[in-house]
Amino acid sequence: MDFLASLKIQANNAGVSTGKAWINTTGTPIQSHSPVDGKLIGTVQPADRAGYEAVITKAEEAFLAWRQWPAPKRGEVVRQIGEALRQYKEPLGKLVSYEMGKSLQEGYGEVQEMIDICDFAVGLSRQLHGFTMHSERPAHRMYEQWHPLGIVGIISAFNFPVAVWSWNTMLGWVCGNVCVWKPSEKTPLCAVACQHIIAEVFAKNNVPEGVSGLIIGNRDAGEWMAADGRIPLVSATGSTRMGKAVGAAVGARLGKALLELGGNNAIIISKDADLDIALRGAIFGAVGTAGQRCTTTRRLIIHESVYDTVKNKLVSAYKQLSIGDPLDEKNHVGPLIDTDAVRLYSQSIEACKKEGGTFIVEGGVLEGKGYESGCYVKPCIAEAQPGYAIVQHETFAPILYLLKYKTLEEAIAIQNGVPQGLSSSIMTLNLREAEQFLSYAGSDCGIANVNIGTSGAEIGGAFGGEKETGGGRESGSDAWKAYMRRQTNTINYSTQLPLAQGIKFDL
Ligand code: UN1
Repeated sequence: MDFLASLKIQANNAGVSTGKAWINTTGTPIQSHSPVDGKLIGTVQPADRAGYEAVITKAEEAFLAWRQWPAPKRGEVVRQIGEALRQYKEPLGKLVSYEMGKSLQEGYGEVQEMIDICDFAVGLSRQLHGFTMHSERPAHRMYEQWHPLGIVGIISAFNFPVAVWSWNTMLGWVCGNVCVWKPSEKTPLCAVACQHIIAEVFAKNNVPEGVSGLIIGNRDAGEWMAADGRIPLVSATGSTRMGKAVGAAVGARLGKALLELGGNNAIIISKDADLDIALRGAIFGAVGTAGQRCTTTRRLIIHESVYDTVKNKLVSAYKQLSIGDPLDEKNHVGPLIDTDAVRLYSQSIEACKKEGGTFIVEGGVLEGKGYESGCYVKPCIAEAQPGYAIVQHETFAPILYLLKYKTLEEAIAIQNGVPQGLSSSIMTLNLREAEQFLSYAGSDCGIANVNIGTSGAEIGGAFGGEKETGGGRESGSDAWKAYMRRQTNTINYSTQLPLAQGIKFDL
């Protein structure tokens, strides 16, 4: 495991840091077991209230200095972080794969997303621009500018243990904010590794201590952040249940919350689909990352005329999936994150059967050699009905539901007929169908694709979704605006004081 040493991961790690400095805390250590082989990788000392306070105090102090750095200078630091991530791509990708359980290719892919967002943020650091407007008053000028917010709190999930943090942080930093990260307690070592990489780059650039805060902790650490009036923006990625709690706590103090929560993503497979593309997109979407992406394909809505063909092809393709050690590149599917996730997977299969679902590819927990961690499960497929409670629910596991439709209107209604609204797609070569799907009367999701699956979004677009997905947008496009405050400025360079709306007020 030499990749652990090169990332400065030890057997016992502190979990609270203001950048270079690591703070001693008390509390029961968090143990990080790999879902790959069940082995203990290391322990991390979680945040206590004193450690949390130390990080927030340092972050507040650092903000006063960091906001004065010209944005392109902050961008230059982020450029160097991108360079460092290129150097560490291999060991960090391996750690992501080993601690989280996704395939090695996907581990590298995740680090690549980090590199890409760094590049994006570097360019952005010269483009944080607002509009100018024409004033209704003579010799007046109006414009708007964007200022940093202060501390951005980032709560991230286990499934993308490093990329989602980097989307938030790299944007947050070029915008002039300081960031405090509470990673998932299921993947703490990935966070420790990132903090070490950042500290190296920051030291070379004399970035003030406190610009990168790390608070590894349990649920209470997230609750402290959500309730903390010193944190103007909390960006949270994870389950809808978590998002509702964070959104309510942040909302109660009228802070800003950026929420990127669960998905229940569907692909509509039309009679006019290129079936090869449709199948490849659907299978990667359903089994990639063992069904643990928020963009995972959970439902296939298939036209009745191609239903049986698609079903049969899926059954034979699933037979070819090899499940096992994700660090071995010949395997397609790795483990679930932990045995709790396995329990939820098994319960969902039972629930689906109870509601009348028929499994055409059976699920099950794998046992025996190579599966000792107890976290490996079989990707499975059920024929179901759109209204089943289980089909309405996001189970973070590789369970795919097949649904049948007759008309496109019906397919779109099924696609939209769930509480979540993250990602969606249609497989069709028919322009009318594609445009209808993308129109105001089409998909209600934050992401709507044509002839591409639901997962694997590029960083250049805004990422997030509607309804119970939380409404937030991260990553590309103008998502940076969520990390800044907008200020409208009107300047009078005349010798009079004319009032807007023609109001007269003469003394
Ligand atoms: C997530 O699962 O939280 O679109 C993020 C994708 C990835 C990001 C997923 N780029 O699948």
